[in-house]
Amino acid sequence: MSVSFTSTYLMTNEELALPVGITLDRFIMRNQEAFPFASGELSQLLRDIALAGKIINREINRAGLIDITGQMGSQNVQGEVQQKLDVIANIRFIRALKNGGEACAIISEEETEVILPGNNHGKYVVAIDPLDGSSNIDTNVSIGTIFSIYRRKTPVGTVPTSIDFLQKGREQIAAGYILYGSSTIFVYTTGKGVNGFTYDNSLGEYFLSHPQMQVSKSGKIFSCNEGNLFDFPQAIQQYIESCKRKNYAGRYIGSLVADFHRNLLKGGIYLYPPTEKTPSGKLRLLYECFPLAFIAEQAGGKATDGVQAILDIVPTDLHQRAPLYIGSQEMVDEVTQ
Ligand code: P6P
Repeated sequence: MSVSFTSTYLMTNEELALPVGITLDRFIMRNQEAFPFASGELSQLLRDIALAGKIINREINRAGLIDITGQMGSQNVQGEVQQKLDVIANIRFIRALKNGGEACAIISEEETEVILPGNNHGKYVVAIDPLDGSSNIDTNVSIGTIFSIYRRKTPVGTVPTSIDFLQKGREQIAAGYILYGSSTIFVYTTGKGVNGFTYDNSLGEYFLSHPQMQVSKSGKIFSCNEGNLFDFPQAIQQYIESCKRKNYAGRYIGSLVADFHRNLLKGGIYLYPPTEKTPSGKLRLLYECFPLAFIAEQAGGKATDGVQAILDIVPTDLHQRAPLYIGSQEMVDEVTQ
C-alpha cells in the first residue's frame, strides 16, 4: 500500500521539546529490576494505584458535567443516589486494589475499619486518602490522592489485622500522591529518590516529567491557615511572624497535596500546628503525614511533628492525627528550634 503525503509536516519547537519520557509502567518495571528479589507484586500494586488515579482524574474532570459535586443523598439526573466525589474515589481505589490482588488490607480516610479485600496472600497493605481536600472540588481547586505502602507483619495467607498498619513511618516500602491540578501528576518513591509523572489524557499514559525531584534546602514560601494563627503555639506564631519580616510569600491553597507539591518544586514549608479545635493537629498520620514525610525526606527535605521526625513516630491508632511541619530542611529546622 503506498502512502502519499500531500505536504510535509514540520514539528514545531514546542512539540520537539516535549519531554516524551519513559512511561510510568516502564519506569516501575526498570525500578523493579533494581530490587534483586522483587517478584513484581509491588510493581503491580503501584500500577493498580496509578490506574485508579486515571479513573478518578476522569471523574474529577467531568464532575461539574455529571453533577457529582453535590452532597451525598440527593438524586442526580439519572435518578442515581448522588455521591460525593471522595466517596466515589474511595470506592474506585478499593475496587482497583481488590481486583489487583496485591493488597491484603487497606485503610482509608473514608472508612473507620480496616478493609479486607480477600487477598490474604497479598504481601502488602495500603493506607490511602482517596481524595484529600475534596471540599475544594466544587470551586475547581486542585485536590489529591495520598497513599502509603507497607509490607504486612502478619504471616502471608492469614487474615490481616491493624498490626499490619501500626508500623513506624520509616517502615514504609513506598509512598506517593496524585495531584489533580492544571495537569495530573503522579509522584512516588520506593526509597530510591522521588520521581514525578505527568498524565497525558490523549494517550492515557503517565510520562516521566520530574526525574529525581529534590527540594531546595531553604525557601521563601510558608503555607498555613492564618485564620487559626492565635490558636497556634506561641513559638509557631513567632516563626510565622519571622517569615513575614523576611517578606516570605504566604501561599495556602487549602489542599495539602497542592501546597506540598508547590513547596517541593519551589522550596518552602507547610505548617499544620495543633490548635484548640485540633489539639493533635488536623492531618492524619498514616495516610497524610507518613507518605508525604517519606517523600519529603527522599527529596532532601524534612518533616516533623514539632518534637520528633514524623517518620520516627510509632502509630497506636489507625486514624490518629499529628501536627505537621514539612518541606525545606532549613525551614523545618528553624521551626523545630
Ligand atoms: P484548614 C483538607 O481538608 C485538608 O485535609 C488538607 O488538604 C488541607 O491542607 C487542610 O485540611 C486545610 O485545613 O483547617 O486550613 O481548612
